[in-house]
Amino acid sequence: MEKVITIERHILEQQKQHPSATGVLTSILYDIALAGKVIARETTRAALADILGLTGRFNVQGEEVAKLDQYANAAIVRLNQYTGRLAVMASEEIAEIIPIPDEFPTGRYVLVFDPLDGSSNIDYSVSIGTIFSILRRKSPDGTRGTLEDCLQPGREIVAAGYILYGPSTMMIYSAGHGVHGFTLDQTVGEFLLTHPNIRIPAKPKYYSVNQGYERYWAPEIQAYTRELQARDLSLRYIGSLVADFHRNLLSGGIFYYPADTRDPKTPHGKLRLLYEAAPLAFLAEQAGGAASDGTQPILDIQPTKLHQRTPLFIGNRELVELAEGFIRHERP
Ligand code: AHM
Ligand code: MG
Repeated sequence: MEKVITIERHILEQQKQHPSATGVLTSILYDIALAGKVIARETTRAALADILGLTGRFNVQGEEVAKLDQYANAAIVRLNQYTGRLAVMASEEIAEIIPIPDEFPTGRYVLVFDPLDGSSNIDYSVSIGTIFSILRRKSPDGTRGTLEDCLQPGREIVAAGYILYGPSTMMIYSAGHGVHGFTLDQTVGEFLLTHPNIRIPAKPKYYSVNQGYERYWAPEIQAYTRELQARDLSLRYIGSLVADFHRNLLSGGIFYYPADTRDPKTPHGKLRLLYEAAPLAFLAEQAGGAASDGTQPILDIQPTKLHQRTPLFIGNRELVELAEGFIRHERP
């Protein structure tokens, strides 16, 4: 029989490659896996919970029914704020940084996350996900973490990953030694290693973009899209970044969300640098791929605001570089 490796065992084995590691990062990753299991359970029950909550949006315990994205946010905060491992957190759902409450000790790491990405798909039973990255604090140990702790370029990421809530629940992570994928076995409640050492296949299969907005794109992005079609790539777009990224990670391809002229929110694209682009860029590079804003690697961008948006081109390195070439007006 094949060896069965739980995520806990895997993270511990990875830690052994670093004799100086204290195990704190290992514990944070495990806490995130636990939050993922809690969110997965709630995602599965969401429609039912809503029926129960229809009369005045209260559930059977008399508690107000939280929207799923707020629930996911609260679950991650609750499971991570008391452990003494984190200095501060930041979430796509919350306008400001999330301090560790005064009654709890602080730690050396920073957790930045999008609790439930793909929220427009929640009501339709379409795959959604949690994205996270872990960084080292910049502020002195023993103090409350600061905004500057959260505003670090992706190159400083120590570990990142996502949990995908689809037909199966999967957790994909990298702590800087390749990308590894785990599938939740509901019967035993454990994430088991199913996808060790993921590498983006050299031959891409898909391109993923919301082509409904094509008329709002710059001409070079339109031309790039024609080039991808000329290469016979197949179009797949779910509208949940985690799910689109995950498919292209396993099958090869490119996801892009360019800047557009549609509304005042999107001159810099729609996706958030800290919560979405940077963690997935870390995974893409670890899997042999690349991620760019069209002019520079996503991981090199120094964030200036928590909720900063960025154009994103992510997937096979060759296709990311091709997009950069089109943006520089160099056609192949
Ligand atoms: P969200 O964080 O509010 O869910 O928005 C991010 C999502 C991504 O998952 C997805 O790639 C993108 O928005 C889809 O946007 P659009 O509907 O404009 O194509
Ligand atoms: Mg999101």
